[in-house]
Amino acid sequence: MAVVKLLVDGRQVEVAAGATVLDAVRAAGLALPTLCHDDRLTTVASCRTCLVGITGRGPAAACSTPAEDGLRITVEASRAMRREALRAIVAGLPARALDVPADRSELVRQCADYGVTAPAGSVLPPERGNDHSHPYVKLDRDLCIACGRCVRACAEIQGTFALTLVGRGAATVVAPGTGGPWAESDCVSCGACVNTCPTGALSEPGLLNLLPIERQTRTTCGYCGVGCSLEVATRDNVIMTVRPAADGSVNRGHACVKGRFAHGFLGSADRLTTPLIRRDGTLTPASWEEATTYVAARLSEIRDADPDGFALISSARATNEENYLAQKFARALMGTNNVDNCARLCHAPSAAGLAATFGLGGGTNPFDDLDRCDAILLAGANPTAAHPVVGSRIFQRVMDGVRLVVVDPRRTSLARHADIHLRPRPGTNVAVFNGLAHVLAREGLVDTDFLDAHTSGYEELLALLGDYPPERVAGISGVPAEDLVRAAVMYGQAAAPAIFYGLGVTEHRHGTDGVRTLSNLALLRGAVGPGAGAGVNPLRGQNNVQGASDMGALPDLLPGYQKVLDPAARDRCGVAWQADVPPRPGLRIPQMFEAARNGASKALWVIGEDVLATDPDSTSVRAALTACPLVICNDLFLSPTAAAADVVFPVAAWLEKDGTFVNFDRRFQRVREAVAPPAGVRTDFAVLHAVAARMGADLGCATPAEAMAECATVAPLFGGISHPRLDRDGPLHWPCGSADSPGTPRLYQDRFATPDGLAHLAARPYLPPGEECDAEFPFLLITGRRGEHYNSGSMTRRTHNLRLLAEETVDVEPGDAAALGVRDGDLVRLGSRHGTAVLRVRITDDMEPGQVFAGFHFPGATVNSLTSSVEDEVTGCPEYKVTAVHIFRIRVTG
Ligand SMILES: Nc1nc2c(c(=O)[nH]1)N[C@H]1C(S)=C(S)[C@@H](COP(=O)(O)OP(=O)(O)OC[C@H]3O[C@@H](n4cnc5c(=O)[nH]c(N)nc54)[C@H](O)[C@@H]3O)O[C@H]1N2
Ligand SMILES: Nc1nc2c(c(=O)[nH]1)N[C@H]1C(S)=C(S)[C@@H](COP(=O)(O)OP(=O)(O)OC[C@H]3O[C@@H](n4cnc5c(=O)[nH]c(N)nc54)[C@H](O)[C@@H]3O)O[C@H]1N2
Ligand code: SF4
Ligand code: SF4
Ligand code: FES
Ligand SMILES: [Mo]
Repeated sequence: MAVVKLLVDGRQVEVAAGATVLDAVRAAGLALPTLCHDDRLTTVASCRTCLVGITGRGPAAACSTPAEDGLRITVEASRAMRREALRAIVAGLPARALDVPADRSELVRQCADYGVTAPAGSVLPPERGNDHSHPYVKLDRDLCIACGRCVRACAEIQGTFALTLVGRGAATVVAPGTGGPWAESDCVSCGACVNTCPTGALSEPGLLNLLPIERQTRTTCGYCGVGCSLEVATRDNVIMTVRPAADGSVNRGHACVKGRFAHGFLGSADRLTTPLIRRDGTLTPASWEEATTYVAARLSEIRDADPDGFALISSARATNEENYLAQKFARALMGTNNVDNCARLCHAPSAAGLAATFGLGGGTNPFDDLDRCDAILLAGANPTAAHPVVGSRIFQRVMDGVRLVVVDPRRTSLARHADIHLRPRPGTNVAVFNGLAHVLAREGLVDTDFLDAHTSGYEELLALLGDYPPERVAGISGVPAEDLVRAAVMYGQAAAPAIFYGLGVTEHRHGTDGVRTLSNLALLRGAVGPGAGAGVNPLRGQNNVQGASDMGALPDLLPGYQKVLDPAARDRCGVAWQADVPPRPGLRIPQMFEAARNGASKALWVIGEDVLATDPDSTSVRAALTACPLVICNDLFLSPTAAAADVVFPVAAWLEKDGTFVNFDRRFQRVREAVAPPAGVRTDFAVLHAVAARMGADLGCATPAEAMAECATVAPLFGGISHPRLDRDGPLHWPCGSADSPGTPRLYQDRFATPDGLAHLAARPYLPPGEECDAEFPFLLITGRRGEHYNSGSMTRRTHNLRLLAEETVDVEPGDAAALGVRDGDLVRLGSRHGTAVLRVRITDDMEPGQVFAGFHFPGATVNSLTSSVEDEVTGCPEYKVTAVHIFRIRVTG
């Protein structure tokens, strides 16, 4: 790489070609004020606070001046110019601009450094006022210096374009582009504008934020699987702000409304703070001693009668260490493999499909490979809402000119920016992916050298693909043949294409086939593993759904994906646990409910999953909970599931505990206690230990760090992972087999991890979904996510996010709405073959005719009483994406 050599205050420095004078100054170990500059944003050079001297040229703005060979830069000697620029800025502000806590204002810090104070007797500009309309972002116009960083952050980092600068000259100030109050703008509440604001003109509302920060804790977001690194600022055990860590390895200083702002639930008045035991039909408060003794006695009895009478649903919201301990509790103490987690409901088909194709059940590439891909195939995922930081980064790449193909029946926000948007009828992915593969083969866009060297099954696949010409696929899926061809060519001609996908691929009757036929495309193109592309990457959902599975909270797999059926693996764990690991794989979540309904199951412990709200066909889930003699539930709140339990343990949330999560690209990251849990509340970790102790057993690993250390000894995949190492070196991608392994961001660089080292192409035919429309149920209901709320909504509904989205709606296409005779906001009753729900209509042309969409974040809306018990034939993942419904307008009289 070409370098540029120059002198900074007499010191020789070298920077890369294309660097700025600011970069050179920093390379010399010096700092400059840069009030209108953020390294992540385009440069405007308007504030003049970064002025330096250049010998022979005079003053120059360091942020915008290219570094050139031989330049002689003076930094110290030009301090006066910068002081003058700061003074000019301060002169236009009210004196209180310098009262903002220094940790919240770059201006205050720089003024302190440069000895600039508020001018005495200065004439205050007219009061421009505040905008307090938004729950999370406050604008104090008098502190605005019109640097425009917020406007650029919104556009360039978040991709939302909600802000603009209005007014002229000294009166210029930031404003929402829509003109009205902030709350009514296009703002999606990501907080990027606040993060970059150098003065505190934009800030988090609340009196606490007028005080200096007492403590900062670095942790990992506990909402979605992106795994954003966050800095939590606290005072007196109360959260002041949560801000994205500038050096966060996944998020690079960005976050979304949930991780950034949705923490108010911690202090919610209805937080559970004492265990509950059902007595005479009513849940009543009990001491920890009573509750743990009671549970221990009942579980001991059940175990002695039949270990398989016990089943445990572990939590993808909880830490790795808690999941490790939970599966150890089930296996080593209770003697059953009946343990599962909500991966069953979302990406079990990914684990199964990717493992069958490539060897391991995780995504193939690090997220940063997004930066080196030239085309993206985004299938059945809506990251703008569900993985917002990923959505923003994909958007940035598209703005850079990277090609984007979106496969989604709905016009999602990234679909609006796509080169090609394929809109298959829900449930027809396999036909679409086979159709794309057909075109790749037909157009000579397959990498035959790669296929010969690294794959098996090409001949069988080719034979099957003969049945999937674009015209036939169009008939099955509704995707026009020419669009399918264009999309295949776009993916096929890219040098390094990337596939990202979500639940629109997995939550189907043939979800595993969807994953496998999608993976075929990367293999045909040689765009994964030893090939050049950016692989196949599931956007895994929960903060720790990858980790819960990694830790062995699965009925057929031990920690590190070792098979229960493998005697050597059972021995390895058995020795460490001083117990015999039961040899028979256990029950999956749907089978656990089945066993409860038919009387085989005597106790079900549900840790952090609201099965009544989020599992499909809730009528039959309720029947299971009613039939099961002992239901135990760990939760923060009295969720519908907790309310139906016999014993409830009040537990700590992610901001209140210590451990690790694994994000969607297999990255182990530390989770740290930012605030102590409320009095009376314990961690899931402590609850498991306490019940075990009452049963007369010691689960070992007294602390989360020890649990991770023990896991590393039984699971070769994680042999090199430990808390001290993560604290020292930062995130690590598994596989990481030993303390000197750097981890493996990119899988399969030499060969695939299957026994024969080859990736296995899958010749899977299109088969119809489990639910079909008919005259009685003419609409197809898709369910999925809204950006403002998270899953059952138990947390986000207890925050100001409720002001951003107050209730669930059913999204209906305008023509359908007209045919139904409904207007925006009308109430309708949806009925399926399984249940009913009442929702308000939201009319949007993002839907195709005949299809409607609803979220499931408001349990009161009972959307999951509509969904069926049809499941993926390989993994048991529910078919949440396809439910036949009818819709009737509810006539409100009076
Ligand atoms: N704000 C927010 N973020 C979340 C969550 C949340 O509840 N709220 N939940 C987290 C969890 S647990 C998960 S698993 C992830 C999920 O993240 P995503 O997978 O992005 O979530 P969904 O919205 O359920 O579904 C994605 C898309 O699949 C499309 N789709 C439906 N059927 C089909 C089909 O047959 N074919 C194709 N190609 N597409 C189809 C839907 O229209 C939808 O746009 O999000 C995580 N992040
Ligand atoms: N119709 C429809 N239904 C769906 C889906 C869909 O797309 N459509 N998606 C499915 C998917 S992908 C998923 S992952 C599931 C998610 O469904 P759930 O896992 O049930 O949803 P969450 O709201 O994430 O969390 C469940 C409970 O855990 C509690 N909790 C949070 N943190 C902790 C903790 O640290 N410890 C304990 N013990 N409890 C905690 C919360 O208060 C909440 O009550 O929903 C599924 N349901
Ligand atoms: S919070 Fe995010 S979306 Fe809203 S104005 Fe600021 S940068 Fe834009
Ligand atoms: S993108 Fe996901 S991990 Fe990042 S802040 Fe939002 S919810 Fe948290
Ligand atoms: S930071 Fe260089 S001109 Fe503002
Ligand atoms: Mo999920």
